Amino acid sequence: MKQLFTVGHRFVNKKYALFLLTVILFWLKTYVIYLTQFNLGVNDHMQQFLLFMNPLSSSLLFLGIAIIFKGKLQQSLMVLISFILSFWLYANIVYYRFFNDFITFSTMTQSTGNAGDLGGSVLSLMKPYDLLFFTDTIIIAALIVFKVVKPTTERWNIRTIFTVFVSAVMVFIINLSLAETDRPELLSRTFDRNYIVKYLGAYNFAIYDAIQNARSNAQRAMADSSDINDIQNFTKSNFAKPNSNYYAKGKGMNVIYISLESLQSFIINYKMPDGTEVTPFLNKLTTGKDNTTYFKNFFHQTGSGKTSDAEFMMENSLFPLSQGPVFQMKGFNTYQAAPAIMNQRGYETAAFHGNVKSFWNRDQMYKSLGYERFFDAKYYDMSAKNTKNYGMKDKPFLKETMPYLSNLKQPFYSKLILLSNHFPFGMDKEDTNFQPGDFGDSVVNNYFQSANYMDQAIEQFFTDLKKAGLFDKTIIIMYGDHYGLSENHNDAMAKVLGKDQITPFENAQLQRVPLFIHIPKVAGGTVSTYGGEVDVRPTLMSLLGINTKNYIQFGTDLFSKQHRQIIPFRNGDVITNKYSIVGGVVYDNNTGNKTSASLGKPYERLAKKELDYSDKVILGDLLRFYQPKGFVPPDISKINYNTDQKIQPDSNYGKPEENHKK
Ligand code: GP9
Ligand code: MN
Repeated sequence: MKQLFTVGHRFVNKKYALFLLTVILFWLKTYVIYLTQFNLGVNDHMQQFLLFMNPLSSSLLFLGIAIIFKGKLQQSLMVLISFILSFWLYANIVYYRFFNDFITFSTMTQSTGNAGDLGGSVLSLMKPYDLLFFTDTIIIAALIVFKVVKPTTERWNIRTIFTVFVSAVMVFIINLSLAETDRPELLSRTFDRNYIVKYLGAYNFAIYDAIQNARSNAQRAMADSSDINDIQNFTKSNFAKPNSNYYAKGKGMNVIYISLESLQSFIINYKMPDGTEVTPFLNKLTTGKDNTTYFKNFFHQTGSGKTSDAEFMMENSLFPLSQGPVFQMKGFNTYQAAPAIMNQRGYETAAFHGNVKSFWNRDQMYKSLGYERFFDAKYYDMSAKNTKNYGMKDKPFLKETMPYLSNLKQPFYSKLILLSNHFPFGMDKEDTNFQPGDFGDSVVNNYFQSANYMDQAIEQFFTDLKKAGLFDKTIIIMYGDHYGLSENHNDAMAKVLGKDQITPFENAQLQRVPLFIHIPKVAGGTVSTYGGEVDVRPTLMSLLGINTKNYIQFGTDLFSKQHRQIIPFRNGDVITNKYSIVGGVVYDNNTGNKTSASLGKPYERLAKKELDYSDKVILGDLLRFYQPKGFVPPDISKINYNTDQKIQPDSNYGKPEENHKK
């Protein structure tokens, strides 16, 4: 025993020993905390390995600062840095216990953010055993205080210090490249903070977040209240006068938005080689059934924020950003979104989605958009039979949403985000008897199955809305959020569409997504007006009888005779009712043939102007400087999705309507 102690004693007094010991203890501690304190959803060996590896680079980097110095200062810095890092991790543990999410700099600096909600409850979230999270710091401090380790007398040589920092960077690069192979576009798309922590670690996430936050604050600080003037003049002069056949036809009615995950228009009225329809229910709606209008030339305009970008356009009539999801990057901005507009007109507002609330930063963004309630994964039965990929399958999701929905105070404005028709589309056997396609590409083949499942789920939901007495007093807008089958699947898509190959022109046409609008008492049918996601908010506002002339919006009412049939895309392409401008080449929509580039120029110029203006509004947070008359921005300090929302599923749901409580 004594011998062992002497060996140990000799080891810790080697020049590099204290540093190595601190790094290793800290590394292992962090790993154990990842495993026990957070729910990071580690699915495979690679993710497990990355979770184990990721604390190493940051511990080398931060603790490395201490080895630049010598003697007592080096020792004290070692303890101090280890304490600061441990404290940061511990703060995240406590925060996570309450929010199931990680701390960001914006939540810390915004008094109205999540941190505000935590208030006095911090103490109740702390537990006596939490002291264990500081074990490594305590051990190192004890070794120093009890003089088991003596201060080094000489400085580390420069080469060794350099090697430590280079190793930290190398380990980080390896970590990041492995993470990017497992989860492409991890940093550019920042799906969910849990993902970044899982792949890169809590400390690297903090650095990443600090950089993002600083950049965002700088953009905001540089903006000036006069920046909004030109933009306001532009949007005002482009306002399309509503069509009296539609204006206010839905005044006072409820609103239900349904995001049809990854649904593309080619599938509407498509028949499998044996003649089976994939979406028989939606197909019927295209004939005008149930007072539904179908827009067959409607396009998604999303960027890297996918579903969330579509949500953003639908409710703000602003474009998403060219880099990064606006939900993640600008969740704290001032917006004048549809839920906020309706909320202050007495509407109850609620969003429903069968995935964790932090995905796409929805828990923050929905507050800024004015949603009073957010029913996320917590409100659904997320057991294995009900879930797939990210969350709830559409049928149980809609079934379980119904009782909450029918118990909202009317009129309500709500949004339901479907999920099961999501890449890679495979369905559990028990959920479908629809034959997959046979086009030599399993993703494409499965797409038909899961789109068919979604169609059935919607049919069931329409029936349930009718049973609940809601159907005839509700505007229902259903839209495909973005493409489901990327260009990588175009060989199979050529077979699906019976073409030799998918040309750039055809690929642009494939970006059509369905848009259905059910307006009680208004005759429906298929219309061929060209439009995009940015046009939906002005359309809905007109239907609700709200004049949006003074709002900053880049779309125009799809029913208006003055609607502009020009659809800008984030990559600079533009589609109009006559031309498709793809990669600078202008095609005639009727023939698909190339035509003179000069014909496209005015549209490209206009599209660029709109995108630039929209970026200015978002990056400079310009809506904080301007409010249309009568609009009051939502008070986000009053919105809280963390406590149980005081709404219970309607116990009368499913019984005849006259029994429903009001
Ligand atoms: C996740 C869901 C899917 O909550 O909205 O997102 P996507 O990958 O389609 O953007
Ligand atoms: Mn999506």
